[in-house]
Amino acid sequence: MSTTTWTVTGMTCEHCVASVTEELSELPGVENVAVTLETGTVQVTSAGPLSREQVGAAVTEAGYELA
Ligand SMILES: [Cu+2]
Repeated sequence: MSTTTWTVTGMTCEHCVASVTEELSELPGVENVAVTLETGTVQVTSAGPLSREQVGAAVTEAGYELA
C-alpha cells in the first residue's frame, strides 16, 4: 500500500473536489482519494506507487494541474 500527497492547483469548490476525486479514483490500484480543499492537497492511497505522470494526467483530465 502506498500513500502519497500531491498538490493540485485551481481547485476552488466541492465540484472541483468531486472531479479530481473521480479521475484519480480511476487510476489502477487506487483505494482512496482524500482532497483537502483548503490546502489544495490530495492524498492518494493505492496498491502500488503511482508515477507523477499518471497522477498528473488524471488531474489534467479533471481540468486542474499538479503543482
Ligand atoms: Cu469547483
